[in-house]
Amino acid sequence: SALKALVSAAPKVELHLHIEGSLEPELMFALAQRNGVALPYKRVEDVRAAYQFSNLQEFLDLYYQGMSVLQTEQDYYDLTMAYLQRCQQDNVVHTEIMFDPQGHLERGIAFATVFNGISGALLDAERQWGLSHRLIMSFLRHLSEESAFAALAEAEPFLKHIHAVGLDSSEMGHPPEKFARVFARCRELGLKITAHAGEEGPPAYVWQAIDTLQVDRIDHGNRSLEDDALVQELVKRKLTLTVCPLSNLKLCVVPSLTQHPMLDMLKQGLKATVNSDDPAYFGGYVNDNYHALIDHLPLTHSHLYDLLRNGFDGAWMDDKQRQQHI
Ligand code: ES4
Ligand code: ZN
Repeated sequence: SALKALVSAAPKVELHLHIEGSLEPELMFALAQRNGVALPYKRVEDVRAAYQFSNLQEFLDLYYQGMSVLQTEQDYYDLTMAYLQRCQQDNVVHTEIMFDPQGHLERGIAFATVFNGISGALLDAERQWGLSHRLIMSFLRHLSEESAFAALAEAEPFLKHIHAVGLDSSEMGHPPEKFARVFARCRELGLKITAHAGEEGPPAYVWQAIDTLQVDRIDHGNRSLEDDALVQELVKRKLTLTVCPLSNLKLCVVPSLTQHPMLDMLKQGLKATVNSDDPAYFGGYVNDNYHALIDHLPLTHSHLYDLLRNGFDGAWMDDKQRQQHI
């Protein structure tokens, strides 16, 4: 359609992307072979066939298994460069990527190995294509506060290059307040704050992300719509929601894309954006996510313009990066 062509060609930002979730099965196999890691699959097609989830946890189990093939700095470089090539194809001009240091530290991989590989690719993409970036270090909420503080200590030599911290993994039973002290320390360090909230968890978790963690953005936020006072607060604060349509479908956060809340969010004045989350697991990159919405919701040219602009407004770009993209 004309709208799809318009959105594909438009300059875009991505604000919600787990770099480990961009590991395509082909690269997973290549890295497993390179590093002598055994995978419980015979062929690439078997991996794709396993990607059927009925909730967040079923996905996370495969996501943590998948990242076990990542071991050397070159692996992290190759992973990140493959994602950045997809950005280039999709006309994504600025990306804010999350990584999960604890998922690597736990396996004995040094913070520097992870950071140098990811950063190397980000800097090469900036030089080659003018693609700008921010790096977000995310804490795994199923682990302890102590583990989060330990990851923050490992990050210390690199904090000049880390713009923000996030909170991800299993939401239910791990409310934001579990990490109140970690995020207070991160705020003292001058880091921006985001947190996954209201993906599977209740509106109370979104309130905690706002009031206790003092977030600058919310990742997902779908279930905020169940609480009118919360919607009003998000609108009043102009807090960006980084929404991920294909992720929501694959993790059964929505029963079908025709029932996706994106249009409702825009109508209520929420600053919603379109993002890919874990594109290798959920079946699409940024343009695929826009196209899926266009196919299933009565979005107008004006709604799409708002989504694209909300992305630029919610991005943590500096003046130099913004000028690069006007
Ligand atoms: C995630 Cl979709 C999603 N939700 C929570 N944590 C995550 N980590 C990677 N993808
Ligand atoms: Zn996510």
